[in-house]
Amino acid sequence: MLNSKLLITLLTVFSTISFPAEVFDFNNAANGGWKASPELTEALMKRRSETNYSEQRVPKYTLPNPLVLSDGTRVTNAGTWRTKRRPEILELFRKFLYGRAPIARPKNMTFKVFDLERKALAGLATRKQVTVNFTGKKNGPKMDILIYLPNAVKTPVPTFVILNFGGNHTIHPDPAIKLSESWMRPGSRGVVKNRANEESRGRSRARFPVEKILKRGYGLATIYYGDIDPDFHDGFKNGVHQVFDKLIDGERSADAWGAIGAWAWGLSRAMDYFETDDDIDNKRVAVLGHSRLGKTALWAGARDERFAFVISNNSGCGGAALSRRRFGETVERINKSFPHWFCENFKKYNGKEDDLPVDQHMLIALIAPRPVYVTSADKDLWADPRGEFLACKHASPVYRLLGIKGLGVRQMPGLDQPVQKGAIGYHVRSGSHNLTEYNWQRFMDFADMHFAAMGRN
Ligand code: GTR
Repeated sequence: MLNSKLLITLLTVFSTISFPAEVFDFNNAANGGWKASPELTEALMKRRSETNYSEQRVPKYTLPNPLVLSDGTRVTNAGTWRTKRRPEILELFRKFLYGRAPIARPKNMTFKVFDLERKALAGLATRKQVTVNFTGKKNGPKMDILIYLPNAVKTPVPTFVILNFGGNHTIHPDPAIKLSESWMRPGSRGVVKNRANEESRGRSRARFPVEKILKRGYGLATIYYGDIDPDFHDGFKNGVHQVFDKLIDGERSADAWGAIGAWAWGLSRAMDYFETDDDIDNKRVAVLGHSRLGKTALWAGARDERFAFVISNNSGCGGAALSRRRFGETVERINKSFPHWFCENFKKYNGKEDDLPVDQHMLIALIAPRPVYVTSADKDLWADPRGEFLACKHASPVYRLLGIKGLGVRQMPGLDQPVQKGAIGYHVRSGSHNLTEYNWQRFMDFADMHFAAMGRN
């Protein structure tokens, strides 16, 4: 019989993964993979001395094992993952990071297609604009979905859905796009207005190569994130919070949803609409986001399995990057700069990353066995490219358990060398924090591969 001391030791060994070799061997030139530019590292360390940009200063850390239940039992088959461990991890992310959405699909929600043009963009596309009224009440919160579908595709169209930062009218100069609502944000230099006007049409077009997406046979759906919840800290008085939050003795609970939770919930409501639209292949909807909206896309894809493919573009801290590395943006920094993004509980882990019961590789694991693609950018050290890669790598055992290849490589690839071997795709692109056409083309390559293998219905 095992004595209890030995049992505890065994449980500790199995319930965590320790990676002494995890700390990258900086001097091993034979490694071949991407390394941050030493000049950039030095310049950033000077500019932001409180932030760590050096691989040598990454502390030794131990990751929680996605394949061990909280009671210490190892997860050795797909059934246990599905019925026990996956729900457990999902709950941990709800409770400690993104918060709990107070409502699933609202009963009185309505969809209204207010624009349908079958010959949009010189006949290339069908354009639809749909208002989702979350409560069905006249003055309740609403979001507009702008959709372009390629006319060349005669069957329901596999579609990318992405939240945008500036308003639907900023993604393309098409004059028929309804101007998104403006909102006021108290900024450091007075009040900053997110302006919706004629001049801002097409302003973010470089991030949305609409025609190229359509020509590759994909649809594009986009929603202004401010429609769901304006991105500033107002004590959760506006957006969907004002309507759906449940207060206990006038207080929000420590695991009440933050803005990321609300944006992700909004994406699920867009999915509710797609399910009603015969022109969209709702079994092949990819959810995608950049930066804070990349964090959002991961959480949306983790909690809602109707998304067939999940893409995180430069999402960093609280997204694809491992928090325990404390490289670039940290838990404390993000909670201080953006107190409204996560739930209150997350703040308890400021500077205490090792106490978190999860790390971000487990968020990626929640997407298994569906395809997921994570990108980093060479100059975006704030988002910790290596931490994003490692999260993909350490999510891979869950894919393997489900009989699917995860990432398929052990070492970080070189610059602009996409890894597309299994269900987890990854690349580090040259350039800075941005969503570029290069990114879109790789996402579509990956979608071509994986969507082809998925049967329609
Ligand atoms: C930064 C923030 C990041 C990232 C980014 C963005 O200021 O520190 O976590 O999300 O904003 O969303 O643009």
